[in-house]
Amino acid sequence: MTTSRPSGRQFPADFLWGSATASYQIEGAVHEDGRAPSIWDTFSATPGKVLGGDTGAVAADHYHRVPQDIALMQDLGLQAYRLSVAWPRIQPLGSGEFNQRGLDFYSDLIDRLVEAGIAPVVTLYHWDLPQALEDEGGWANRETAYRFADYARKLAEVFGERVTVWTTLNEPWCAAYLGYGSGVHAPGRTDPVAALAAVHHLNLAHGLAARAIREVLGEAAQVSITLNLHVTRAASDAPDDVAAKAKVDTVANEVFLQPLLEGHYPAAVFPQTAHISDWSFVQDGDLELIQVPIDLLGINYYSTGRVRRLEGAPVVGDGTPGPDGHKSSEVSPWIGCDDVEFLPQPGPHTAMGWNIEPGGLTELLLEMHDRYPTVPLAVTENGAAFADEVSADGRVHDVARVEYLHDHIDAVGSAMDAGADVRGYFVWSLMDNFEWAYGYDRRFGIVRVDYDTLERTPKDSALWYRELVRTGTIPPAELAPTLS
Ligand code: IFM
Repeated sequence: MTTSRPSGRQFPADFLWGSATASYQIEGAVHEDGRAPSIWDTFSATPGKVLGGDTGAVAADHYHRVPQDIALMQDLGLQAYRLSVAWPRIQPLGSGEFNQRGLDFYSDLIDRLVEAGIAPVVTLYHWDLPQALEDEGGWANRETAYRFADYARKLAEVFGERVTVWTTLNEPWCAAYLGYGSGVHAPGRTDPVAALAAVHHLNLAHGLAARAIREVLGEAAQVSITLNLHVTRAASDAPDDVAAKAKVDTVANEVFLQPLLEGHYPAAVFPQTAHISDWSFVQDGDLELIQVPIDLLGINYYSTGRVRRLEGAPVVGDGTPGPDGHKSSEVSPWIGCDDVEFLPQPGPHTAMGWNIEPGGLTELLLEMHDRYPTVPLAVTENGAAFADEVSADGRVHDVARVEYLHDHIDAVGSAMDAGADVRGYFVWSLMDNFEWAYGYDRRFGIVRVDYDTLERTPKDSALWYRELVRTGTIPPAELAPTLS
């Protein structure tokens, strides 16, 4: 077969191929078996917050379809499944009593995965904070970090060694800056002081939880965190533009990487945000708690950004996708970056308006490897939303998604060729789901979900991915529609 793309790259036999989802995005059953509301239940029920008024009340109904969904994963040959646990199912009020029915749900899910030969990669927090904790201040309140450690300890005690990898947090950048800064995510607050406090308390929560998991399970427990590190480029070599990029790097990446892996905050963040906060929420001893050796750094990658020094007043809220690619807001999530202008990136773009640039993933993996050579990496999310259509033959010929995955997986291979220690790759997402502020309007799945019947149909991308997992070799994108 002739192909315009460089296929045929082989991956090591022990490279882990998986896919990822998150609790609120797929489970539904929000009122069942003792689950209490999360901040996303409250937020999505608030008019105007989520496109089309969509909520996660039913989502993909995964809560009632676990056996079927695991059979689907098996059919696709997945070796690992990255799921997240809904804290309000486990501990409805975020403190105090645990809910046995919630623990049983995930225990059963994990058992079934193990039985199916699929490694459970478990994220403890993918944004569905118990509403009761938000009522006490949420991530802006230091206490939430301690409550998170209690919850993590309980999960370690109950799930034990059945979990292959423990991931404390998913994308704390989004939780802090979109949740408390721009307010486009739950809990929808627009308070820059709270957003910076949330950054620190999420870091602290990671450190406390990682320690709790290791106390329960010992050093054999594989502990990780997943970050959505931003690949941002300066529009020119002009010192002002280079400084603009540095500002973005500081608040987007360095405020997580440096405390987590080096034991200190980036010096630049204090002057950059001095007009907002004095960072007095950082207490003596916190940085020692935050810096825990991790066994894996998860990286979520979708696109790149470009910035320059802003001339004149900031322009926001024009209805186009926000600078970070998330829903536009009147309020910028870019705290401490008032004099930075985010430029539109050239296409092609996905349905999120995010530019497609696989080379950014190679760069990012190599940079992380250069900086932290002893920390193994995994791409814990990568994928694309496109306007899928069901063809007359009943299939979804999602050529653009196949090409996206092909090129990004090839980019992972390039990074590995250049020395990056990458252990696995997880497609976002296994199935179409609740895409946060965009509701069900954006489809990221390699499996289509019909939201009327909840029927699952593997798209061409799923069949192509199955072939990749089966052979350990990147198949030509053109093969996808011929697979069954
Ligand atoms: O759907 C999200 C996921 O929950 C976190 N990472 C990015 C995905 C696409 O926006």
